[in-house]
Amino acid sequence: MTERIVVVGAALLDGGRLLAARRSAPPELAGRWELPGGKVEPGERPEAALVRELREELGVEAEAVERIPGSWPLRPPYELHVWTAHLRPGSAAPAPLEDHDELRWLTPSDIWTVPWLDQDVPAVRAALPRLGAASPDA
Ligand code: DCM
Repeated sequence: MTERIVVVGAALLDGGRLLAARRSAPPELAGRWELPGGKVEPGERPEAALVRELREELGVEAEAVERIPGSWPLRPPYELHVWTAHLRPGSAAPAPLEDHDELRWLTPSDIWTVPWLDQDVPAVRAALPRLGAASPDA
């Protein structure tokens, strides 16, 4: 049986910028940047998983807005689905509480200045138009 497990990633948007998070663990991923998120639990809606993961990892109250079409393979059996998301009014600012050691809000012009995880690159490329910019480097 090949059961796929969805990992939800957030294209967290604010003022035309995208939040990138640098992983601190596990060792093989540390130092690379990702769209924050994590595994959807059994019976959990992906939007709810995204809100939960962003609360756990970044200490924010966020809202999933819409799914970016596409599905990107991770280490089996995981696959990455990405949703745009916003911070709710009154949310704390994101902080690297677990899994990450640095956060950065990227404008379209500096989106490729961080070493994204290879598997996140196509997802970031797909998210880029949601920042409201052309993507000459994508
Ligand atoms: N993952 C990834 N890209 C993301 C989010 C997660 O490649 N944007 C991977 C890292 C882990 C797995 O998905 O192997 C589960 O993530 P986590 O450990 O954050 O639950």
